[in-house]
Amino acid sequence: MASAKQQYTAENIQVLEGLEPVRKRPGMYIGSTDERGLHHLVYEIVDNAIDEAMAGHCNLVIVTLHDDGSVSVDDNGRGIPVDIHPKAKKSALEIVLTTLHAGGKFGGDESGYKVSGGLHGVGSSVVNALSVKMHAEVYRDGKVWMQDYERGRPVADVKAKGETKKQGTLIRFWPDKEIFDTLDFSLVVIMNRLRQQAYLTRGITIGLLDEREKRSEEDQKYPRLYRFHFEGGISAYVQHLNDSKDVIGKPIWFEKEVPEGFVEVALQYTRSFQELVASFANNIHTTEGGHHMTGFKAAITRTINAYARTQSILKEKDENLTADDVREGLTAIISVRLKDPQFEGQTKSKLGNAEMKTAVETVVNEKLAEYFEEHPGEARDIVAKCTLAARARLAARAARDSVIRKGALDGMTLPGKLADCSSRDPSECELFIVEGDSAGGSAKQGRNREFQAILPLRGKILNVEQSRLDKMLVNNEIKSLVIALGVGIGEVKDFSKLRYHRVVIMTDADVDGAHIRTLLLTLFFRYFPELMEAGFIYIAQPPLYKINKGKEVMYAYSDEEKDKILKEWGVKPEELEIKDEDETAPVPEENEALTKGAKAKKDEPKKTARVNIQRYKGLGEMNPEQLWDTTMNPESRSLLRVTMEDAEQADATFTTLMGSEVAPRKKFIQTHAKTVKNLDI
Ligand code: TSJ
Repeated sequence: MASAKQQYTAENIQVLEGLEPVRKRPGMYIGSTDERGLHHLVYEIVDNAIDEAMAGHCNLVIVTLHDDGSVSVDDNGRGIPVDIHPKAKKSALEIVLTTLHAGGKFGGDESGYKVSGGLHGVGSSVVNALSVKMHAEVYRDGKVWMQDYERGRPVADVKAKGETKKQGTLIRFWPDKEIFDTLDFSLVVIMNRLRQQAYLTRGITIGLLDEREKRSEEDQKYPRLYRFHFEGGISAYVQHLNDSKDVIGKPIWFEKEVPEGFVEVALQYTRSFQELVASFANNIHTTEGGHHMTGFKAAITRTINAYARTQSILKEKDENLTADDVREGLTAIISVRLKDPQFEGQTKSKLGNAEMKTAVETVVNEKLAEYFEEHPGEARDIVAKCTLAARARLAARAARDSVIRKGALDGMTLPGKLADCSSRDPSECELFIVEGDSAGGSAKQGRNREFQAILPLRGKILNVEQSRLDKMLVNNEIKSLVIALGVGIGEVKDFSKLRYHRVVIMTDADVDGAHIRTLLLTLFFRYFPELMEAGFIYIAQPPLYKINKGKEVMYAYSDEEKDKILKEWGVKPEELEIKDEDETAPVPEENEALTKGAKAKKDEPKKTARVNIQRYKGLGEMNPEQLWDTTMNPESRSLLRVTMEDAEQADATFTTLMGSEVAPRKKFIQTHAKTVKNLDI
């Protein structure tokens, strides 16, 4: 075939290299030799068939997981050319499968951007090198051609083995157990990948057949045969992602060839708050985004604002909708194809080609504006959804401002409940935020007044207000905290005024305590991240158990520690019954003698000898001295410094605690937006 010869000229096959380096350092070519690397082999071969489909020559790809551990992929494309390359004096098929970086598909012809991006840009020869065996069959010009390989080396020349009416290519390979940690393919993993590829390649049919007798437990949950075909392509993908959501109109879809390559976008707004925007470059999911994503975001922001202005939905005095406003509730897929994709970032999944920003931006600007012109009803719905998001954002700000407004906190005196310390040197001052008045009492009595301040917060109030972070700032408890810190909040924060360089959250070791801790961490994370970054936020570590043998007292801060102490004291945990404090007589805190007496009395009736364990359910159960010894005394206590990661975790927990919605806080504000004054959109 003339065209095949053209494709496989010497210039096109740029680097002719042996495959030894691939077997020596497989990780360099497929990323790793674990399960991920193993699956990469399948993707690499499938990508070739999908390229043929994208070139318009094939519409069916079938992947089979065989019972002998091999995988085969066949397509109904033109068939890899088999003619002899004049310089290499080898069949093109052999060159493709045995030469690193070779093959017409990597050449620079005008359809060159239709290449697969392959995470590591490798190719079928790498798969061959990492397989004990490979078998290739090409159906072309009425003949069947074949060649076999062992660890990348051809066993014999390409030869014809009969006639056929079929057209296409079949590749079967047996991954090498010397290379891979595991040879077990996961049907689920492959299925997900193929489904995604089918969405991204409109009109293609991808079949998947699992012929293995022994399947993993996970795989057994799924049938053995699949067929992925999406006439709608990424538009169907968007529809699928929005399956369970309340949508605004049909998915909007457009595509365009541009000098830089090819841009395809599908998007659909939903009435949810979730943003789901995924981008792909040459069918590779760019999880870290990149220039195509940036271009897309810029374009929707611009287009929606422009439309809202021309339609006078946004008035002259109104602020523009922000990029966040226009992405709330948006589901979109951006798919670009380009000649030389550059993958950057931590996981090499960020598109680095700057030219794709303008390419995507221009296409989306033009096509989306056009769509809005042609569908004014839908356009209005979308703009309304975005202005609603803006209103929620402004309401949140207004709610905050109502507490923050300069001077609002300034004039206020320190809260009455705060038992402040006498030192005015913030670097030595500590603020203990304590849950509940009773624990607050113990802490106030037990502390060192010189440098330790106590602020009791009433747990109940915090619990009730849990789902209303913005309201929280209007809550008196929190207001007290903000005033006690001395820094203000929002735009008028001033950290030079911070009154304590240690802020210690001291809550009970129970569910409520954990809840309040989460809430406080969330508050710090969202409103005082600076304190967190500076390492000023701590969590107190009160003991979980008091263990005593006669007069000897030990505190255990974890179950492991408790067991360790018991072991040291020669007690088997089973022999002990653990008492909750409230099952025993309350211990009067003030009277030292009485306290001792009570302890002694408790010791006596224990049939299991002298060792006694008491589980603390709350800080309030400790007397001031105990609280000082175990939790507050800088000499003997341990504090947990809160990191940004802890806080992020808390923030996430907080969000899930409040329900399944992704932005419940916004939802709350939204439903209450009408009640917030000074809002005028
Ligand atoms: F590369 C491979 F072995 F991994 C592989 C390639 C595996 C599979 C399953 C399919 C393919 C493949 C390659 N399918 N279709 C093609 N097509 C070509 O290589 C081809 C055919 C004809 C012409 C032409 O110009 O006539 C050009 C090409 C690149």
